[in-house]
Amino acid sequence: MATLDILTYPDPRLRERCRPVGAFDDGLRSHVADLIETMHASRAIGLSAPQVGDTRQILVVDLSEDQSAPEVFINPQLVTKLGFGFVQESCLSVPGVERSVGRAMSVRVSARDVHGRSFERELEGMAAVAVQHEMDHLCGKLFIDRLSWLRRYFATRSANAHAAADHGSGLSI
Ligand code: GNR
Ligand code: NI
Repeated sequence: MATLDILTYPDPRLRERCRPVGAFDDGLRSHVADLIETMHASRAIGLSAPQVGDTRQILVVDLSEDQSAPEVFINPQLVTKLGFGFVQESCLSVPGVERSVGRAMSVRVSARDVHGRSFERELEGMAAVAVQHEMDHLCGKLFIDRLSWLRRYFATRSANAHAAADHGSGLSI
């Protein structure tokens, strides 16, 4: 197992649309184990494959207090969403930015597990928010894209300032 490097804004690879996983083999399972290890090492509640440079439709979440309940969703599809609320979000790929985002508060998702078996799962509250945040990553979307235009303008400015300041994005002059 290994912890993987996380791509950060404005890396163009975070804007790509991911393709479905085709082969449910040992290579996939080892990569999923690395994703889970990277999520836990980062103290995150979720992580998607594109954040580590893999443009396949894979996401992991773990809403437990003690990192004991990782869940894997491969080729996920939103079946239904219900309710609406605002929750404070942050993203490992947009460091230094935290904003309130409007999302469905209950979702039903169909997906495959690491063996290719399909399943459906109903998620509520923070788990629903995390899965929607990760599914956005699979479409090249970041949480700052979901803000109203004025709030997005300031969030983007913060993200750019943070990227230019220290993280070697190549933007600093
Ligand atoms: O660790 C994370 N916390 C978080 C908080 C609120 C809403 C979504 C998230 S996901 C984020 C990790 C991450 O960037 N996943 O893509
Ligand atoms: Ni994120």
